[in-house]
Amino acid sequence: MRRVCSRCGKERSEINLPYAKMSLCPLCFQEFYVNRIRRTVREFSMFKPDDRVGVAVSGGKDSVALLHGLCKAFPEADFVALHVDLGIEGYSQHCKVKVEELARNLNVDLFVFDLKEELGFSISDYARSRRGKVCSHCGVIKRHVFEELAERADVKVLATGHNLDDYVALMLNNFFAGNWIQLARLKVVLKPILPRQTVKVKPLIKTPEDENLLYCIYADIPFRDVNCPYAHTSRLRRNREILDFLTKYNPNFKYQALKRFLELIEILDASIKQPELRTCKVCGFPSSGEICAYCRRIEIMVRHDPS
Ligand code: Q46
Ligand code: ZN
Repeated sequence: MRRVCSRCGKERSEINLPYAKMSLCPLCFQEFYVNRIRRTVREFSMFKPDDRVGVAVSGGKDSVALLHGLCKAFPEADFVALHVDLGIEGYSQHCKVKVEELARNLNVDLFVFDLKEELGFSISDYARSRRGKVCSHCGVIKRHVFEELAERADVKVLATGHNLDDYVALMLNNFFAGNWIQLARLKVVLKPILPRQTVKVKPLIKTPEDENLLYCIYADIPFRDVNCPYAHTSRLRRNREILDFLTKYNPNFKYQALKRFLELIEILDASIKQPELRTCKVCGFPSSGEICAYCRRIEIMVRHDPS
């Protein structure tokens, strides 16, 4: 039997959303997707309509869907795309091409930080010189570089594409490990503690990951279709599988978990004292020690290759 869209009642439905008890046609799904971003931004007061907002865009489906969805949800707002070219062989060039194409299509300014050009080494160079997992170092470098890009682009708010699945899995990770300080830092709107930090916002926390992919396909958004060669299976991935399993029995499970975790974070935030930050004596950005984790990594690379 032909199923009809539960929203418009006319078109054939293609997307089943069990948690919302809806089945939508492609057009209604895109409206539903954009409306949810608009509602989430307003619910958590992520930014004001006249703010200039930076969007961290890696080229992956989540971040490109975020930039596109934000532009549709707030057509009057001033969004800029921020991208870090990590110099990962067989990967970064492809990502950059997709981000450039999207920025052109949406007519938004794009600021790119090229690691190799600006720092003299890429993540591939870093991987060759160090043993162990690359991702934690890459994460530290990206977090810092996005703050620098935000300064260059003159934005005080930085939006990232964390989706519902990743976010709840991350909360669960920190919960089981008893990492209360990290859990408390998973606020949907993370205010700056020191100057030179942006407000971090996550407009996709209520959006399941597979809907980002669907939105990219239906809205014809360019996104990367190769994987980073350093990506590996993590505990986060395993927790995601547990959450997916539970969601089969209760379609609302991830939303319920998100709601409770956000309540817990409020309590933790009020009772936990975050470690004091000072200014890194090399780069001047906030740091827990004399020299920040980013500058320590840069130093290792410079020592490794003094040329
Ligand atoms: S880019 Fe960097 Fe990711 Fe590649 S090295 Fe790991 S963290 S997997 S999102
Ligand atoms: Zn530093």
